[in-house]
Amino acid sequence: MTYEQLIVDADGAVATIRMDNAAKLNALSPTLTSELMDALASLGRDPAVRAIVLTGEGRGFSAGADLGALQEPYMRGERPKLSGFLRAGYNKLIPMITEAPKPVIAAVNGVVAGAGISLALACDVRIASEEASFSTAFVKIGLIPDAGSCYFLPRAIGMPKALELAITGDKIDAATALRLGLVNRVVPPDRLQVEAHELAARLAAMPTTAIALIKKAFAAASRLSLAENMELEAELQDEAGATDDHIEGVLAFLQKRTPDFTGR
Ligand code: LHQ
Repeated sequence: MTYEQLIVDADGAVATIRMDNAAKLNALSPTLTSELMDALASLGRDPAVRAIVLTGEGRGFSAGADLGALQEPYMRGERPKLSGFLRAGYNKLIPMITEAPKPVIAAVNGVVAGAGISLALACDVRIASEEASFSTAFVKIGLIPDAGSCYFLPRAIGMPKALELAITGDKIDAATALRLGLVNRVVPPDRLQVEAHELAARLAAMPTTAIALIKKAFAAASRLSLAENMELEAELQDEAGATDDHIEGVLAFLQKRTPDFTGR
């Protein structure tokens, strides 16, 4: 896959997507957004890929929407209608991560702002460099969190802290992000890609369909009652139980050997 603002490479069952709009801290230009959608669609479909790492080139993970193109129209006095922009872009991109039928790990290499936070929060696990920093930023340009941040942020760190960060736009460092639960792990900068890849490789060797179904069940859980939840678990467990990996996992346990999962 060749792109203008993305570098995609595969190492066995692990694919790495690097956002490459580094001069703008990987701000989400229309090109980067649509290339991310294209890459996620094709990696999502590819059965050989069983885990994805999302990271950024340079000192940014992503600084959110690319504001560059707004100068001219705003100087002319134009008032935008942003819903169309969101519906065509982030509202399609973000579910491609949350609904990807395989784990997606954010290797947060540096600055994160605006919709960049949404992008990181959409991923299943976040490993951050000690050099990473996080700012919701939206309010500083008179906007509300978008690309799913109003959904993700309170769920990740609780309503009071989420609201504080959203209405102040304050920047927090990686240690604070870890304490709040915004990221899963913080590592030295030179360990970031290694640790993200190691986790991805470990997950890629696990029962991929079960991981996809766990993502689905957890995503649905917050809008269901306990009874509905357990009914959904029962339905999804039928799917999990029908996989080769379920049979392999049980037999390997009983035969006291290491399972060889295929993702099927
Ligand atoms: C950028 C950006 C950027 C372009 C850094 N765009 N160039 C938005 C709009 C419309 C519709 C609906 O949705 C949205 C969603 C959103 O995401 S809103 C939030 C958009 N993001 C921001 O407001 C963050 C803007 N950036 C910043 O506040 C700072 O750059 C942060 C705090 C992220 C990093 O600060 P520094 O580490 O001091 O870096 P810097 O400011 O020097 O940036 C480096 C370069 O990147 C610089 O370019 P230059 O040519 O001067 O070197 C920036 O202009 C450029 N850049 N973010 N979002």
